[in-house]
Order: sequence, then structure tokens, then C-alpha cells
Amino acid sequence: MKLGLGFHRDRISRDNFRFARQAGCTHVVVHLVERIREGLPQSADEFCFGTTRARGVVWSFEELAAVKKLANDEGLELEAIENIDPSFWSDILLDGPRKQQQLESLKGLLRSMGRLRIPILGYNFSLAGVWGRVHGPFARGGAMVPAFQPNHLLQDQPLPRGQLNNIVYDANAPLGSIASVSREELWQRLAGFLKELVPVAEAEGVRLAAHPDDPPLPTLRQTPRLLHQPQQFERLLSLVPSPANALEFCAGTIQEMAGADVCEVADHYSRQCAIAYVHCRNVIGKVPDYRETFIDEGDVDAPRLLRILHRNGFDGVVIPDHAPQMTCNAPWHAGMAHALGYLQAVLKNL
Ligand SMILES: [Mn+2]
Repeated sequence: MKLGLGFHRDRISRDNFRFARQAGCTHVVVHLVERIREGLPQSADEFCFGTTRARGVVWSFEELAAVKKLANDEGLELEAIENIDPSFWSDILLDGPRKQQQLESLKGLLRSMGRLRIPILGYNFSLAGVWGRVHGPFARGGAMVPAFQPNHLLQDQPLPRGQLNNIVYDANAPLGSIASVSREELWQRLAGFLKELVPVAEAEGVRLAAHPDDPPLPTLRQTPRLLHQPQQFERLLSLVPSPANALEFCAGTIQEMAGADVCEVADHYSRQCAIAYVHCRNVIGKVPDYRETFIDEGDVDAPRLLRILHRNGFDGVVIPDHAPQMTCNAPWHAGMAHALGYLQAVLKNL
């Protein structure tokens, strides 16, 4: 198993890649969605991640090549691109008129990734996305982390038009909320997406890796969520059986699922070789009331989890996903260094 670190676009830099290498990483994962806070429409609430700068034009071969080169220059491999910009697939998620055009663009992205040997595209087939969490000093010693707290009024706030995955992709969208969609219809949309993209991914040697819905509630913002219970991964995998139809195994989100034991889930899906890569973070509690924690405490027994994955032959990349922000001049870096040191020790002693 290999150690990696994930970077949002604004953290992709030579120094940060060097930091990852120094902390023992051999791999990196990048989020390329460029989110800005300026120009947010009135419909955006306090949880909104921002507006995307992309206008539906997928990341170019040259852009991906530059990120890969930066990683390689620092002795790192680029393992995955994590998350699809909402402007790339708004009509795939919403079944809009530009769906086919967007599918073709995403096939182009997979071809670029294949040429560059970037092995994984992580995605979250979700309308509301990661939304509604509060940030506070809820972890050990008052370290800052996200938490989710029961609030039914909040959870039912409708999803405004022009927003998907908790990002504004069309700041000029008309007022009002998105058209309602049934759970089965959303499964059909996911099936359509996979039927088009999985064969291309397979031919290119790229794996599509589905992240579960975080928070894992059955519905959020009046929209259904498809991956909020572990057995739903089975349905996803059976839609288009292929090594290229795989999971982004988020230990934290899975442990947050009602009734789920993340070690059992890891055992089940790693036996099927369905796991493309792992987010290893920790959490206390379950939906609708949980908070993130340091990797060494909480409900996920990370050493046991990683031993199970190892025993079942998983040899991919593990990244910390999120880590509590520690009180110092570099809260993100300190939190990640702590998580990476812990994971490195566990991986050396499997
Ligand atoms: Mn995750």
C-alpha cells in the first residue's frame, strides 16, 4: 500500500509537493476545481464552496501534463484527479440538453488521463454534494474540524438552480430550485453516465472511482442521495461491471453511515478488488450527528482497517482525506503531517 496526499487546486505548488515527499508520500491526488468566493449569487448560502471558474471546458492534456510534471519533478506520482467540475457534467447530473456533449467532453478527459498514465478519476455523483457541515473546535484540544448536527429545517433547504456539488456553476441561473428527481431516476442517470464512460476508461487504463455521499443521508436539500449505505456500492458496481467501475473508499464517510462498520465494508469490497484508492480519516458519531477527529481517535480503527485491506490484496494509495487543523502558523500542514506520520507508521507495520 502507498501513502499519498490530496491537494486542492490552490495548494498545488512545488513547495507543497515537496512537503508531501518530506512527509513520506510517494503519490499525490489533486482536486482541480477552481473555486472562487467572488461573484457569488444571492442564492448561495454560508455552506457554499464558491463559484467555479470553468465554463464547461474540461481540463486540457497540457494542463494535466503540467500538474503531473510538477509532481514527478518532486519525486511523486500523480495517482488521481478527484472530483469533476460541476460545469463539466451539470446536464449529466440534471439530465439536461447538453448531456451528450458533456459525456463526450468527459471521454476526452479520460483519453488525456490515459495518455498521461493518470490512473484514477474520482467523482461524487451527487446533486447536493458535501453540504451543511459546520466548522468548529470540536476535535481534541480544540482543533478545528467539520461536524454535522441534526437540523431538519436546514437539511430540507432546496437546492438552487445553478448549483451542484455545493458549487455555483452558473451564477446567472434563474431563481428557484432545481426540478425534483426521484431516487430511481437519479440511479438511471448514474447508469447512463457509467455506460458511456466506463468502456472508454477501461480502454484507457483509467478507473472511475465513486465517492459516497457525505453527509450520508438518504436525502439532502430535497434531493435523493445514492451512496449513503454500504450495500449501495454493490448496485453501483453491478450497473457496469468492470475494473474501471470502482470505489473511492472514504473510510470517514462510510463510518458516518447509519449502522455501518467500516472494517466490514472494507473487507467486503476489497475482496472484490473494487477499491481504487482510500480516504483514511476518522470520525465520532453517525448521521445525523457526527464530527471529524484526529486519525488516532474516533470510531474508525485505522490500523485494523488498513490491515484488512492489505490482507485482501489492496495495493493502492491511501490519503488522509481531511485532518483537523492544528493551532499554529500552518494549521493545514500540521494536521496533515500528523495524519501522514501516523499512517506511515501503520503502513510500515502491516
Ligand atoms: Mn472522502
